[in-house]
Amino acid sequence: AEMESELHRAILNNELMLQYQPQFNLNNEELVGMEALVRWNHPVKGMIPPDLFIPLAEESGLINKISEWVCNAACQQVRIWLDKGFRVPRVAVNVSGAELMGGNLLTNFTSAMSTHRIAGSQLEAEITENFMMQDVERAVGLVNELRDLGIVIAVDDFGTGYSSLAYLKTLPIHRLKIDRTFVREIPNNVNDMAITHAIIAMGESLGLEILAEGIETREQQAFLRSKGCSLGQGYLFARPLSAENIEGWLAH
Ligand code: G
Ligand code: G
Ligand code: MN
Ligand code: NA
Repeated sequence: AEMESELHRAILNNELMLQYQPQFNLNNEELVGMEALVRWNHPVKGMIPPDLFIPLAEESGLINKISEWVCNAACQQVRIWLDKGFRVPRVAVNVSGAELMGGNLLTNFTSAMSTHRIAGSQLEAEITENFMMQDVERAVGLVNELRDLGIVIAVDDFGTGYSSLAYLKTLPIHRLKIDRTFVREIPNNVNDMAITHAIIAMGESLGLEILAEGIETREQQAFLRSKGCSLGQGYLFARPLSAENIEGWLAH
């Protein structure tokens, strides 16, 4: 409960911040996007990662305020970069399941887009498969509305949830993000290699883009590329960076 009231205060005091992790085309290493990742810059405890406060925020309902803040902050940052003359690739925002089911997801996007004059084509929504599965009908409706705004829809942490592969043909999604737990042990774990290969092949035949997360080595990049995975992110290329440090990437 103490953390809850502190988190409430943190939102009001603007202690949340976004970092951005670049995403690349694995074939030519061109920058194709960035994932916005929230952090809590606590005045005493320092930088608190999202796994330590997002679950709490979801339980307490504060997630709606945080999501609104994240959406607005991401659009505001895109506007700042555009005004500085950068060509800005798409920015991906993580959507909480709680928000998908009970929140004001659509309003968060539309109002941030209109406040900062950002087109939907500048944005991507990352949604975990567990939440898509909770209420598929509702998820289909929401995903369609986001799509109508021009926002790209990615399934985050793909392969780790309770996935029914049936939803892949029901949900109007663009992209699968292969969870980093499948990438971590490449090339030492033949099962993980078989799974990633299968996800890539399936995604490809369904006309979906595939992005592999958590790429840390050249070998992992080469393997994924050789199987036809065209997009990736991970420490090999870049860690999550402050908006200021991202400008170096935007400049070249
Ligand atoms: O950045 P890091 O690797 O610590 O992120 C850990 C987890 O927190 C990831 O699973 C990510 O999806 C989640 N996360 C990061 N930023 C946000 C955000 O803005 N909103 C929500 N709902 N989850 C986030
Ligand atoms: O679940 P989600 O994909 O949103 O999580 C993103 C998280 O993954 C971020 O917290 C980010 O810091 C972390 N991450 C990004 N790249 C790598 C990587 O190459 N290795 C590891 N171990 N974590 C990574
Ligand atoms: Mn994500
Ligand atoms: Na993930």
